Amino acid sequence: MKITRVESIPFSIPYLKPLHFASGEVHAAEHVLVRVHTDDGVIGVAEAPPRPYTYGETQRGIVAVIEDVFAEQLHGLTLLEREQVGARLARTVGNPTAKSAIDMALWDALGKTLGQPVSELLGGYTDRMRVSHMLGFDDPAKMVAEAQKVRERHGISTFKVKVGRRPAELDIAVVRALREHFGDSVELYIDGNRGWTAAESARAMKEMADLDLLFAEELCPADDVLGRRWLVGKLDIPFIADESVPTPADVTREILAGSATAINIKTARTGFTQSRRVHHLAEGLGLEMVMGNQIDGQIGTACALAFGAAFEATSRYAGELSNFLDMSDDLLAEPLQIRDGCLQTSSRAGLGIDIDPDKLDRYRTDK
Ligand code: MUC
Ligand code: MG
Repeated sequence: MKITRVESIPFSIPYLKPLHFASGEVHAAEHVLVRVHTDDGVIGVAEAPPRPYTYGETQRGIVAVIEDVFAEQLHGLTLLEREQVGARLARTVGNPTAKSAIDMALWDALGKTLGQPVSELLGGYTDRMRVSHMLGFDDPAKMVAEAQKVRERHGISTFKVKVGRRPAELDIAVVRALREHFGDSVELYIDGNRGWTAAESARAMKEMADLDLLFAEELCPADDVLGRRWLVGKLDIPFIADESVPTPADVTREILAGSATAINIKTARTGFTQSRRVHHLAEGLGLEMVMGNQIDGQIGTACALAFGAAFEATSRYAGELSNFLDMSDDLLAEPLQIRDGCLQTSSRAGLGIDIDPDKLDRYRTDK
């Protein structure tokens, strides 16, 4: 069970259509495949999707920090010493996505070594998650058409609508068009990626009061401390903290400050080990949780699915597990299939996924 090698392989897979949101846009999945090898010949895998405009990590930076800093710290530890791994990686304050991919690859290797699925090792609550689809910026007719297509093809009936544009009427028109088109047959919630001020958010929420929103997420920056507290205090639906809570300590700060009332858990930025801490903390505080998506490919989605299905609170709401549908291809030998609006966990050991070597050869950018 000893870790002998950690690989970080950059790859690039184009998107079928770009995803635009208030803090950035994505045209290609320029991610990093992380592989952890053990002395038993086991290989654990995970994926790191950098989001430079949010956490400051880049594809080159993730490869470099793993090769130059983290790999050496792990050498010789066993797969059971994950708290030791975490403590060593935690000396570096930043780089959440690089650390998380290492953590999840370790769990995959552990599951493979023990012959058990990771989701069951983590908690084993259920074998499926309902899926929520994220709709990037466009005009109302195109966003309704996209939602309709995703609903017909995959049975998805929960949509997270990206908002945060100016004027806010652009986004309000989209949410209204979706509600008018689908009636009460879909769940809708919104995510501003810090695009509005607290006052703009409050005005927009007032105009959308009749649209039966499930949640509002990160509409304005958490650093607008008093403004955000004022906004959250006015709302009668949960306000989700996402990029403002990349660590358990941030969850504590933001919740105690009244800056959020629910939590988005992203395995891409807290791995399995830290996500478990966030889950336990949120559970203890009595908060709603949603499994989020850092615009992961299918490897990252398999990770979010494994974690979300492991606990009651993380599988209660639809998880954001469908961004990979926007990609032109992926690295998995067996693509994930969303059926009847759900994704099913694998019953195989580890994460239950295999990398297709030909696809990796085609999309890796380090050769
Ligand atoms: C989200 O929930 O904000 C956009 C940027 C990112 O890191 O995640 C996505 C979705
Ligand atoms: Mg978000």
